[in-house]
Amino acid sequence: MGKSLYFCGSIRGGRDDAALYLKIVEHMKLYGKVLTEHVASPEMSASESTGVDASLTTAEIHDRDMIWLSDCDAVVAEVTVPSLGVGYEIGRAMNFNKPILCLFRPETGRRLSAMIDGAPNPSNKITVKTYTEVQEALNYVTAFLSTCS
Ligand code: 6K6
Repeated sequence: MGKSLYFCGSIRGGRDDAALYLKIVEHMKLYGKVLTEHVASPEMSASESTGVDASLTTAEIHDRDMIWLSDCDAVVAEVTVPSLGVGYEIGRAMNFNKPILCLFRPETGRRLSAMIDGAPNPSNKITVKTYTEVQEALNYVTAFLSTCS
C-alpha cells in the first residue's frame, strides 16, 4: 500500500512558490497519497478562501490538518517562503515524531529560521536540505521517501 504523505507550503505567508509546490507534490504522488494536495493548487490564494476548504472554519481546517499530520507516514515542507502555518506544522510533526524533510532555496537571498535550520539532531527525524534547481529537490524527496516506512 502507498504511503500517506503530508506536504507543507506557504498559503497566507505568500504564494510566490505555488508552481514549485505543485511540482514537488506531483513527484510525491509517485510514492503515496498526498493528504494536503490543495496546498499546491493554483486556485489556493493567500487572500481568499477558495476551493474545497472555502466552506470550512479555520478551526475545522486546523483540526483536520492535525489529524492528517498525526496519521501520516512522512512530511515534506518547502520552507523558502516563510509561513507561520508551515513552522507550526513542522513543530507539531516533530512532536508526533514524524520523519520530516525541509527544502530550502538559499539563492533567493532569504535566511532560513534558526528554529528550522537548527532543529536537526541525532535524536529526531527532521532533515534540512538546500537546493537550487527543482530536480535537486525531487531527488531529495525520492531519497527521503525511499527510507521512510
Ligand atoms: C484558505 C485561504 C487562505 O487560508 C486558507 C485556509 N485553508 C487552508 N487549508 C488547508 N491547509 C491550510 C490552510 N491554511 C493553512 N493551512 C496549512 O498551513 C497548510 O497545510 C500549509 O502547509 C500551511 C500554510 O500556512 P500559512 O500560515 O502560510 O497559511
